[in-house]
Amino acid sequence: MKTFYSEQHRLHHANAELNDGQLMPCFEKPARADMVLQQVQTADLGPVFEPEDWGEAPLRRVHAGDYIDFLKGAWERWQALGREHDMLPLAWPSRRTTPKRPEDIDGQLGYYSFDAGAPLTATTWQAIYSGAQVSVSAARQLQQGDQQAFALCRPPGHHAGIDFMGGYCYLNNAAIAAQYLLDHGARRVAILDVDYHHGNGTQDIFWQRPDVLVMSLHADPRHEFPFFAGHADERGSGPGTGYNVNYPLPAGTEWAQWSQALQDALRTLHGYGPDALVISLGVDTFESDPISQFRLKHDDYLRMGELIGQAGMPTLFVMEGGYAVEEIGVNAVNVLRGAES
Ligand code: SP5
Ligand code: ZN
Repeated sequence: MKTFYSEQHRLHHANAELNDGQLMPCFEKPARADMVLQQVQTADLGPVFEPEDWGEAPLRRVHAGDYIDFLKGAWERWQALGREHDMLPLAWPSRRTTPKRPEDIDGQLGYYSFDAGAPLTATTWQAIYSGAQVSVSAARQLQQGDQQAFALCRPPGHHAGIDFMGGYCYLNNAAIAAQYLLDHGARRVAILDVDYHHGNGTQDIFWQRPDVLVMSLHADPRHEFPFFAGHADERGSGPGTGYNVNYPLPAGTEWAQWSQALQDALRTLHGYGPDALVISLGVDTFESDPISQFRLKHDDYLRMGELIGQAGMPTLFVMEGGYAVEEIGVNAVNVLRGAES
């Protein structure tokens, strides 16, 4: 299968995130994508392509215009205040506050985010813009008739909603790809999110829509980030009711239990009958992931890929999380190899 990748991911390399009460070096760092690319090459998965530039239009199909404008212009406003370090939010609206957008840059940082896990640097916009182009370029390949494609996006995207960033995510690459496919011939698209964390951004974007089935297998939000979304009773609303399916799973989940949920999701997928499938491919379910509590092993990712491949649908894999940097490439490429077999 073809891989799409841009070196520009390197332009997002933030200094610190808040973890266990301390500012620590970011888990989400450039070496992650380097390791995946290296393994794509070592495993001979197929050719690697630079993305084409599709402009901002595909991004604006899923994200609010004011949010995109904010991401684009934030650094310049920050710098004008004499600030040179990475941007992080410090205040968020609480329950019963009316979310009116503040004018102040610190106020807007809180307005457009749900955590302090998505720092903006001087060159974050260029990196996330190129990541979205990677995703659209890979989606285009599917639309042109390829059965499978891999968007090696970095930073990840599934925590980014219509108008918010968080959890290392800014632009929802998987949602942008799904919308691109709908805009170019697909009648229905399914997104299956296998990242350890609930894809709260993807859920937000398609919450009221029946044309995208969103399914997510993840750690139970009662005990795990993003904490405020991902419960089994969240099923969508209005015309989207029933088209959001969550599988919260307990800490310590191994392949036996995880794969049961996957099989259930695949049955729901067949009932839906989409024209394409987008996989939000996080491999932070790995047993030695530094921030996660599931226990999948190297070979389980091959099985995961096989089961996804057996669905027999045009499938786009979009890279999401995975923080065991030495192992991320092997695990991600195992899924892709399994799917091709
Ligand atoms: C895309 C993605 O996988 N985003 C994940 C964001 C998770 N952010 C919160 C991490 C908190 C980790 N705390 C671990 C405590 C271990 N001592
Ligand atoms: Zn994750």
